[in-house]
Amino acid sequence: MAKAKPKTSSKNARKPAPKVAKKVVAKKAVAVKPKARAVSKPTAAKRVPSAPRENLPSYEQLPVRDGAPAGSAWGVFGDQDEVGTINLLTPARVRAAKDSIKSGKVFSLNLPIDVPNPPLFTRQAHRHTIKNFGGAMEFVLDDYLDNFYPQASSQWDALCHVMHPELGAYNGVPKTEITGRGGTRLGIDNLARRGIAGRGVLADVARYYASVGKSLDCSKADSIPLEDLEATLARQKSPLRNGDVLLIRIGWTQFYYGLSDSAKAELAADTVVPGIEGSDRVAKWLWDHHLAAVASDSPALEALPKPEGNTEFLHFHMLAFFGMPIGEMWNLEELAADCANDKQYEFFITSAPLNIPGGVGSPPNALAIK
Ligand code: UVW
Repeated sequence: MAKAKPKTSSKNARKPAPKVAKKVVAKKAVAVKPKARAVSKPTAAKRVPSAPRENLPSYEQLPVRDGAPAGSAWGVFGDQDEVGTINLLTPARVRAAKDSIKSGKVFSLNLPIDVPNPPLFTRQAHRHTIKNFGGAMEFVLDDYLDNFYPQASSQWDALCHVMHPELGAYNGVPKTEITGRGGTRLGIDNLARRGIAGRGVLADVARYYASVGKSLDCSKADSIPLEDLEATLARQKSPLRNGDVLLIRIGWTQFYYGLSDSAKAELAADTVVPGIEGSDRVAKWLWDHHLAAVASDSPALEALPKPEGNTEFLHFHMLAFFGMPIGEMWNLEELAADCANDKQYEFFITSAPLNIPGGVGSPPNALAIK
């Protein structure tokens, strides 16, 4: 990993990152729909101290590469890197994460691939065909999927999923080299080959809200303030460590399963989803905790669409600037119930995305082992 370079030592002017591009973002990348609403005033909570920082630059010290956008981690993990913060899952951290296994219970975090149905964000439902070999092979079955959208259900966003319209893709990979845009780089296959394993921590915001009498309207683009995420971790006594995979449960899966078929169809036609606050300060928080990845049961991690005039898109920060994979629509229900029961919110987590050459996303195939 590259060492942090003091902010003042760079001779090159730092590109004025997200701010410059905000108008573009508002027009092109983010449809302006109903306003996101903060659910309520943030809860004051004692912050959980994090483990001491390692030799990684702080958010304020980014970038480390001359000419890279401000707040970008381009070059931190090497100029040719294509897995971003997954690099933080070092062998030492994987070994240490085994100490999070206490009961031996295993929780699978994929939803069925036909949930949600119909899919959101203009994605489509797959068709599943079972094929009997027939004749003397009548006892053998195969099957195949048509029209399979790897991001229609539980998913990882590959680093190529979202680039910044003006400042580019993760690590400054030129547009012509990005998968589907002329090249093959930054695809999900990079994460598939690398594999994901380490310490996971669940922040069960939905349960925290229930315990303090707050609620989140999952039918709206309600936004969970950073302070409430911190309050959840504090209440659980769940300090984060560098290299953690953070799972954030907001209660969307439960909400979705409770919808009528017509309400599901309406949501698919006009997708409005709650999530964590999508802001520059949340981006700074994620980077400064040096998380390896963040996943949620929400369809977009952050609340979408953004309120008019708000162009702080977390996807730019995480995918394009940090190289931090985003997980969405993960099934955290059974895991969360078990964590609430034994008050253990840490676990060993593994994820083996599909090895789709140049793929833009994949079911996570994640397991939490407690
Ligand atoms: C969009 O941002 C539309 O997609 P996703 O939430 O799957 O990343």
